Amino acid sequence: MGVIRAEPFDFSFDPATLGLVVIDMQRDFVEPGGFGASLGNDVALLQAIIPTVQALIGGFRAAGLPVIHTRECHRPDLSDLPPAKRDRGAPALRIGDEGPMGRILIAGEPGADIVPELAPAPGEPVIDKPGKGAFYGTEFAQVLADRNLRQLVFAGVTTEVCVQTTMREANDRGFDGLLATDATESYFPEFKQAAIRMIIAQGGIVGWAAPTAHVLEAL
Ligand code: C5J
Repeated sequence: MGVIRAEPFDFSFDPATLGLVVIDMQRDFVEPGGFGASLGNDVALLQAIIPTVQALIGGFRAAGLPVIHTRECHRPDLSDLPPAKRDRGAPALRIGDEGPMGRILIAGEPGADIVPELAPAPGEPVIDKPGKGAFYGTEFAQVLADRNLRQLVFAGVTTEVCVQTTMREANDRGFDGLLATDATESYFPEFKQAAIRMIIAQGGIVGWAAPTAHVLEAL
């Protein structure tokens, strides 16, 4: 057994059931000229966590523990894109439109790729998800079951949207989830802080939170 120094209390784990889930570290969200930037967001905030996410992934790989990646993206024919998601608001670019990195959030397009610094290693699962949560409409639950994973460390973007949604979905399915607080980011720093507080409130109602250094020292 291992223990990660965490809030609201220590996170005890069995290395045999522990995995890392890296959410949506995609060019469209993180790089200038992508979807996130086209919505008026400052992507520099998200770019800044790349080295920390890299260190976290490196720690899991070195310990021989599974790393799973997700990407928020849709089929080229948009058959998995609800009109409500495509038509929301009046953005300059909508999902499926041609953007500077290919069609926005479409599987196989350059913008939907994970940033090169965090490229999945051979054999690491990559879950393409049409929603904010990684369980909806995907094989994620099966991928976790196949690897006997019950305890998950979460990293990636954005904290209060896809990361928190997936942590909540995992929590409801009986997983223990810990958020690596400096390996996740939001376009809105106050939303990140609020999301962390929501996760650990009421005795860890959604899960745990700890900096990457605490996770790495425990692996
Ligand atoms: C968003 C995500 N924010 N990965 N996606 O639309 O959080």
